[in-house]
Amino acid sequence: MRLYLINPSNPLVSSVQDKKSRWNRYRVWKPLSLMVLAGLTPPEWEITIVDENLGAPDYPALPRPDLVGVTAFTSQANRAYQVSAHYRGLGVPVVMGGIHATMCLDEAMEHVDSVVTGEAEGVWTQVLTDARQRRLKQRYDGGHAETSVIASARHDLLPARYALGAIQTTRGCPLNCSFCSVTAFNGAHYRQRPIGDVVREFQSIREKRVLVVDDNLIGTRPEHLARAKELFRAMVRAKLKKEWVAQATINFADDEELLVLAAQAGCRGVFIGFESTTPEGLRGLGRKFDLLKGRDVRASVRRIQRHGMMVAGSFIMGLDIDKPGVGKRIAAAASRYGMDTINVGFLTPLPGTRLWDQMKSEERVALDTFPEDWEYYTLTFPVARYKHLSLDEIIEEMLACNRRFYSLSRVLRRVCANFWQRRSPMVSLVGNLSYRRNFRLDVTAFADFQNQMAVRRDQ
Ligand code: B12
Ligand code: SF4
Repeated sequence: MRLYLINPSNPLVSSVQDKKSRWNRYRVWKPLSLMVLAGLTPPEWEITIVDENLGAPDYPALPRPDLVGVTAFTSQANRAYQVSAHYRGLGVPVVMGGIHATMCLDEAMEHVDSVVTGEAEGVWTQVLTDARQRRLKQRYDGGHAETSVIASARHDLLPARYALGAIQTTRGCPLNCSFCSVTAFNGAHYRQRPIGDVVREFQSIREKRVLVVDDNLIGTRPEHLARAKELFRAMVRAKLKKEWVAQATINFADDEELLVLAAQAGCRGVFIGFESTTPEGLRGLGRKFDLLKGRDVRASVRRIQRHGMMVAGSFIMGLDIDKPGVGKRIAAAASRYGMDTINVGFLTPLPGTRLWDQMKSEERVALDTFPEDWEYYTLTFPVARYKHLSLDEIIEEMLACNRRFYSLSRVLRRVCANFWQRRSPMVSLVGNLSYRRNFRLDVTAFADFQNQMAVRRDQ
């Protein structure tokens, strides 16, 4: 039995365009969901993972599979449906899973034969059995999996063309920020995989550098932090010799022992969501506000950096308090905080979030010809109506922000600082140049987008 597991690409995601910017070679990440599914698949299935981010194959030239599984974030949904249409046209059944199919079940059911909502661990083998017996159900619900049944991902199935391996050690997030789908999808209960499983899986990863995809590697409560320390100690004992980056909340900076252990275990950088530079901006977003209020952000960032780790800050533009000037304000604050890189996204109502419900009810979802418009839900296009900023204004703010933060002189200053502080200057250089190049690609992408929006207005 032949199984294709497909990760559809979206050409509007600038970080996968490695032909337009060679720095993006370091940013094409592995589709871990499909590697985990492969790990759950019994040996009688011959599995091929197709990652369109490495280039879409000539599907008609590939051998005919018996079953196709397709994953999709919202921004990939439209392409997922195109791939599905191709295989369904050949009479091959298509199963779709992942965050978009879960949040937009009815839509997905129109385009595929079967939808798996939630996490797949509890239902995937049943789906395969049903597919073999040609009695696939329209819907399976995996809910939230026990972390002890999360299979080791099949790290061997993809070509060695990726700069980074990928692994997940926890699921779920208690913070439930209004714009984020994680709590809606993975639940508020913070679930941690057994440490032995994680260490063994780490050992099976070929790449020296790894992305730990957890939404929050360390968690928020004392027992979460204790588990994170236990994990780091086990990684040190296992002499993994990996360098890794992860996502965390700013409370990472508050525990000296945690920082020491993380650095010893190979942590070289953390992505931290700061979201807004003002308390008013943060207040509307959810419980993350409690972690950031009254904090000396610069001191927290420095504490992390002193242990040789880089800090990548993530911000949102287009909050209801954001007015003209917000772009320069974010860039200036991030420089003042001493961040190594920043990633600024437009406030985007992703389906299944509280923000979606709110913006929908206020008729502020501007791009809503679905499924086609999902392609713009990459956080790099302004898809909503913003309170104080028109479409052209918010794009100008985004350009002003990146122009300022990623100016050549500032990039060089940051890379030199990393050099003197012995904090991976090469990683800093690659990260900064990749963002800088992508921001330049965004200028063209925004111009195309504005033209398209003008055509729509005239129709
Ligand atoms: C790592 C990551 C990335 C990486 C790598 C992505 C990749 N190719 O793997 C990078 C940095 C590139 C990335 C980029 C983006 N990301 Co991202 N990312 C994540 C993150 C943190 C982890 C994903 C992961 O590997 N999870 C581990 C696997 C095992 O879990 P899983 O994917 O959920 O898969 C399970 C189930 O969903 C299910 N399943 C999944 N697929 C399938 C398929 C079938 C057939 C079946 C049966 C089951 C099934 O089974 C799996 C096992 O249980 C998630 C948050 C999260 N917790 O998932 C956000 C997340 C997926 N990203 C998000 C977003 C918005 C983006 C971006 C659009 C914007 C951005 N700037 O980040 C881009 C767009 C990328 C694109 N190509 O379109 C949102 C998506 C929301 C949505 N509705 O689309 C999430 C949920 C975060 C959030 N804050 O809301 N991302
Ligand atoms: S802390 Fe991060 S993962 Fe958790 S809900 Fe907020 S944005 Fe999502």
